[in-house]
Amino acid sequence: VVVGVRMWRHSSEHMKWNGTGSTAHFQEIVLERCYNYTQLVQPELRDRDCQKIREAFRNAFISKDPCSATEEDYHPLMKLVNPTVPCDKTVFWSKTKELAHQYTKVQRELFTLEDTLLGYIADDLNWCGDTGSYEMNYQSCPHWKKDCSNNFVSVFWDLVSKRFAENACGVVQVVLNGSISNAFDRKSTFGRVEVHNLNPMKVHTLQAWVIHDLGKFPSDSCSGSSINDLKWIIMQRNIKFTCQDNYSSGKFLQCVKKPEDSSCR
Ligand code: NGD
Repeated sequence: VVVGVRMWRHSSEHMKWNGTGSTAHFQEIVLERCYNYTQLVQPELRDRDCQKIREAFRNAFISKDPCSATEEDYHPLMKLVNPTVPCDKTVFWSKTKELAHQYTKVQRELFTLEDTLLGYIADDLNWCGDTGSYEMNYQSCPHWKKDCSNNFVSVFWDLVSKRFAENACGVVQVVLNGSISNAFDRKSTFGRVEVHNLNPMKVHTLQAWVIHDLGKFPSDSCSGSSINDLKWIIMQRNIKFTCQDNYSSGKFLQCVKKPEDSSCR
């Protein structure tokens, strides 16, 4: 009986959250991505200490309640890596992750958050620990809707997104999805965090590109009400707003992937 109870307690403790568990080999991936970025992708950062970065990342959440994350937990990590994107080179995105990344891959001098060191290291990874344990939880992590919003992954993205926006200057761009009903969503990270952390003393224009999926009926556009919301928020912040439907580079990228589409001829 005792053994049975212990086994039950054991497995229920591991599956206590509704979200996916930590990514297998998290530590190794963080270290490998850090070296790849600092030695090959952006060699100006070659003197960054990747072991220290890995350790600061781990220390931010290990042995802590995975639903009580704060910005302060990440301060030691943030101190090791400050964002450095040249003026006019920042690209935000919302519901257009793949397209935005294809775009900055072709236009090498442009940067999404995931083209900066911390975004590059953490993209698509999951992580959480547990109170009273030095291990990561690979079974489950808090789901941001079903369990708690102040989990370590959400707090991390809100924080790095905020810093990314605060540091932007000149003309900044955002790639939005015109194939969904609200291309601009106030509740997205872009609408909730990034838009409000642009510094009007440094950023003079926000340029929005509303991209429609090929073959899909456009659901939103520059003249739609969600983009109008964005325009008002931006103009009230004393930043100039421009918008273009079906931006040609995005169009070009879509056609590279699907050249047989009639709209590509
Ligand atoms: O509140 C959340 C949340 N909202 C969205 N997502 C969230 N994850 C949480 N843990 N908590 C997830 O973020 C969602 O499932 C997607 O995988 C991803 C992006 O969401 P999307 O497409 O709605 O776009 P957002 O506007 O929320 O965020 C994109 C902008 C972009 O300019 C980046 O600079 O915000 C930055 N970012 C935020 C969150 C995550 C990037 C990422 C990323 N690389 O995963």
